[in-house]
Amino acid sequence: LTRAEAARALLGGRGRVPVREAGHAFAPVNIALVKYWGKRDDALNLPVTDSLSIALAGIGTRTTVSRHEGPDRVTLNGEPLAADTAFAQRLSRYLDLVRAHPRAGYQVDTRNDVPTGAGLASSASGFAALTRALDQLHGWNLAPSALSILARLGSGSAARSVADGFVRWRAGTRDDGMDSYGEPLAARLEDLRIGLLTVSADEKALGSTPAMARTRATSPLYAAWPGLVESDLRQADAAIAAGDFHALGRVAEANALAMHATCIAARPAVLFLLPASLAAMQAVWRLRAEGMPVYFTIDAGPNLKLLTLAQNVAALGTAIPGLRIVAPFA
Ligand code: 2P0
Repeated sequence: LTRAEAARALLGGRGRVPVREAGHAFAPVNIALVKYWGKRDDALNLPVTDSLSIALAGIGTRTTVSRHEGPDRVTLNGEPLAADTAFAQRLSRYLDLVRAHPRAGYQVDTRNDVPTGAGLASSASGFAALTRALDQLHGWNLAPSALSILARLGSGSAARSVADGFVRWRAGTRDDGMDSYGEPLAARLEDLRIGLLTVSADEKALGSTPAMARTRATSPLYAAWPGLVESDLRQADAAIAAGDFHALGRVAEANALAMHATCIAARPAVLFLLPASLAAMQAVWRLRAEGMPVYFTIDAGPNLKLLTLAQNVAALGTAIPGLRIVAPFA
């Protein structure tokens, strides 16, 4: 299936004409605790494995979309973007999946709470917010699973940003991907806090899509990755069900390190970590050795996301200045 065919199958007979002036939507950033790394279908962003994330309540992307005749117009954080920027082109290719005819243009105004392209998952919240806004604009009333599938066609991890709390994105087995979508878990961990530690806000040199493809194609360690994810997901599920913060932190940290190890072994190497990332990782290990409940995870960039407990936030903020603390279940 092509992306256009998948979108058509999903939308069925739904109209491509607006039923209101504009659609507005918010979608949260999600942080993977057991990572998505590698696709079984590049066009449809179908993953090799399931993955598990936590949404950051209230932190993400706010998007407004409306229709006009002519080329798409995109603003990012209030600034108009030239049509030839990579960001605007990626949005326009996604809008191609839903537009009524080639001259049916969209105005998309999108605001991110986190730096774009710095490994803080802004493509996930971005495509999830845009998908929800398009659903509203056209009055589609898509089911949660269909919203997740449509968002996935924009960016894989967006499949998880359509729900709050813990979300499991099922890889599915179908070639058309209709069984590959994010589903929220009922369990909550109210005391969980996420500390965002920005080591560098620069755009990353290599995007996730090519980095994943290269890792899957060339890393001699990749063969072990799917089995590892399966066992890490079992451990993470058990930890969440038991409300066991430490067990969840341990498996999330180990899974992130295994993902980065697999990337570093790619040929040529895929290395997202900076010296400051390593220093921060070692600082976390020192604090944990002193008895502080803190773990880290790192995505396709140099920044750390720390996992801790509410009662520890003040002490952690003193030990590691510059943290932005988020209550994911707030
Ligand atoms: C994740 N990441 O599970 C993993 C871990 C980064 C590290 O999903 O090609 O932007 O659009 O499907 O979703 C980032 O990759 O890639 C990502 P595409 P995406 O969160």
